[in-house]
Amino acid sequence: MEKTFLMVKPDGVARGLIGEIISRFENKGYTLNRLEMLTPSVEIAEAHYAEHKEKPFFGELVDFLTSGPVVAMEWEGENIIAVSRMMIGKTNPLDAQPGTIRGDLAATMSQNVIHGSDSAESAERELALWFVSEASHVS
Ligand code: RTP
Ligand code: MG
Repeated sequence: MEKTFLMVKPDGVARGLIGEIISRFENKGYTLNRLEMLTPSVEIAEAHYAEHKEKPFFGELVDFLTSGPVVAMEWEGENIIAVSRMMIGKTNPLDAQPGTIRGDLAATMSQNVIHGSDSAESAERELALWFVSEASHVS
């Protein structure tokens, strides 16, 4: 069964959307394996978004992710990586369809409520980054 990393971003936590977001994946039939609420360090935020290091918005992205608590989660289910990305919706609010999390709940490109891994490689890398001692947890 496939695993992915999903994270309620600081705006989603501040707006009280944790339950709404978790419900969407629970209702879909996916399994929540791990969950941790934390305020990310600059180090983990930079590592998480390493692929965007050279982008002009990288500084703002890291500042935003470290601005308050997030909910880091490991979810499991059939084809969850691709399906969760569909459920999340497009990055640009002009493209995020109604019915998706961002289409329904987010209005800007920078504060878009949720992160989801975009490939099997990203999922493995991000789960290892955010849940350091994999072996010590029960899943
Ligand atoms: P995420 O990684 O957070 O799940 O978002 P994503 O895959 O939909 O988008 P990605 O391309 O990975 O970009 C990461 C975050 O950077 C911000 N962004 N700003 N100003 C811009 O052109 C721009 N492009 C991306 C967004 O907040 C996006 O979620
Ligand atoms: Mg991304």
